[in-house]
Amino acid sequence: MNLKFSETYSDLSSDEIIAKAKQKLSTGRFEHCVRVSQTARELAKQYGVDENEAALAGFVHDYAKEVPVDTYIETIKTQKFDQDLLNYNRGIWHGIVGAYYIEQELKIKNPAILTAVKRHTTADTQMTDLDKIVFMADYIEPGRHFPGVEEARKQTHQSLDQGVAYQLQQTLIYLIKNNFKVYPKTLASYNVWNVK
Ligand code: DGI
Ligand code: FE
Ligand code: FE
Repeated sequence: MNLKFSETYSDLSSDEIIAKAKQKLSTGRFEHCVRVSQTARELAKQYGVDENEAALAGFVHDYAKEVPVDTYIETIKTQKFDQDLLNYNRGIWHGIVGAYYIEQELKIKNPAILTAVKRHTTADTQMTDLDKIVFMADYIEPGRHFPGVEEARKQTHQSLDQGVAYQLQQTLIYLIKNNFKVYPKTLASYNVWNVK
């Protein structure tokens, strides 16, 4: 596996961060993170974004995916998060609150990376190219096999904004079809990125 971060923005080394993530995640989730890292690096190359930042953000984006629910609730209640988050679940928490664990446990201090993690599930009304790259790499990494993924790959390689718009549209359709709650930021993002 060719996984190495030339700069970690942390007191921990690249190997230490990788080892911690491996310990924290199931094998399948860890491998997804590796693929997102590689896909984010490729998109960064295409779009002129710092490749190491993109690869590291992609690697850690789901670091908190398996944090226990009780731990999340405790963190949301004690660390000044918007209490409305308590009305959602790990699907929403693992990015927004997940960045907190990345800062605490992996000691990554780069705000651009932490923000990209926070935005990776719901997107946001304003996104940097790094945010967009992590958001899209998560969706189109080679282990994804849902209907529409080829279209998402095509659009993302044509334009990052087109990719973001496409993913938000597909996510909203999926959420509504399945009677899932829409987190307000997901809807606000859809309204910004799909203007017609
Ligand atoms: O963590 P991953 O599975 O790799 O990917 P992700 O962080 O993009 O999460 C994808 C899931 O999040 C997908 O099933 C849709 C869901 N999601 C995105 N926006 C919302 C949402 N779920 C709810 N309930 N509400 C949202 O607004
Ligand atoms: Fe995620
Ligand atoms: Fe993911």
